[in-house]
Amino acid sequence: MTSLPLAAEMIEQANSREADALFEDYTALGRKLARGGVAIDAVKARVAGFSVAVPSWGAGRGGTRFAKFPIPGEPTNIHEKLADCAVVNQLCRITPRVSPHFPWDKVSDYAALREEAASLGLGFDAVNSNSFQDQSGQALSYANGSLSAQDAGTRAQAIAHNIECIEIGEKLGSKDLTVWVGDGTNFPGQQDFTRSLERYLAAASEIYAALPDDWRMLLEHKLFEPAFYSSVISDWGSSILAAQELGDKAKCLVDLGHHAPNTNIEQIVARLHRFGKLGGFHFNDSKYGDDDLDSGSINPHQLFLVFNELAEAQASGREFRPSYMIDQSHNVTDPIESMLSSAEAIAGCFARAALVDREGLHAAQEANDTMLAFQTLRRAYTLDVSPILAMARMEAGGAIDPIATYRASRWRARKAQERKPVGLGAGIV
Ligand SMILES: [Mn+2]
Repeated sequence: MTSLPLAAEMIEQANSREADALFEDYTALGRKLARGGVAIDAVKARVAGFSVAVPSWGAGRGGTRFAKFPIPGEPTNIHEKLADCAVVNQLCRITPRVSPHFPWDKVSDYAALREEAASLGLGFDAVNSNSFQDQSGQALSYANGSLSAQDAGTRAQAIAHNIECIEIGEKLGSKDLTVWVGDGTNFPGQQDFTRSLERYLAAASEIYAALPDDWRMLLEHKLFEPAFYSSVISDWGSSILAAQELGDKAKCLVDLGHHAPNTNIEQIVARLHRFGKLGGFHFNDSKYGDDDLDSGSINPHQLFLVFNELAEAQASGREFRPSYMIDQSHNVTDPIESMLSSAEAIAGCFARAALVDREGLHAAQEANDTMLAFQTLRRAYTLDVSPILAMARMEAGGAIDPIATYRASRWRARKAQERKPVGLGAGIV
């Protein structure tokens, strides 16, 4: 039995005020696209089939290394986080899965949690393990690393945690385990680069051996932080080499913020796909480092170019099964509004990439017509696809204007009356 958090009539009422303008805009865009031989309904159907997961931790306020500023009505446990994620999906209709994190989202009955999510119209996406911080009561510390730690007992503890995440994930209906470790060094000479990588590979292979047949292990690389001199899986090179050594079920996960500034991430997408190792994406945006800002808020063109490569990858005929997730830290906004805004930005880039005249682009590339090739991308990038997104949303029962409808629902104010306040503190998530 499904019981969604917002009243369907409230969304319908909000939509009724916007519907005439949307039909006008959709019709006008449809005419424009038809002149280029594109059927707008076909693009809308592709958008309707697109989805991106939201992380359970993204439902709460994030923080920086210095402080966290909670808001009233923030979720404080997985049940409240699921309710907020259900609000997001009910309004935007393209975030039907939640990516859980352990031990943060631990409960005693995972079958019941799966049912609870299903009743909210949600399923579960990749399971995220955590060996980058210590938990109270934990036997051994990760202060000197986890999967690459010198101490065999610490490595065994981190391996056992990852295997437990797989077991939980099986109960939740997940098919992927995402592994990011903070392992690395702050000083030259602190650890031997090769020996620490060998320890990581040996430990990761034990986790890999525990994967069910239809599961994947997604290796998430990150250049720096928390380690500031070297990281064990620092870049896509280290990631693909590790994934190749582990086996077919090991893939690489690209987090848009985990690269050096100005890295050509879209080219990394093409490379990983060519070698069958593109496993997934964490969407966010960045100005300086791993800022975890909202998707498309700083560099929307890069997001479009990434989706253009994903569209090329999908059209290539090679296996293409990337796992998409929003991975952001919402420090100064209502997390629900940020996730709604980001889902729109991500789906917008997916739609624009679908509108690239791919045959024309390939022909221009083969003819060395540089300007025509660039203009082919530019024409798609500059299109306002918002009527397509809004129409797909409305037809799926979502809101034409998700953020305005969310505000009208007074969800957060109502939750502020019911939920216990979040404590102060610092913390990057
Ligand atoms: Mn990430």
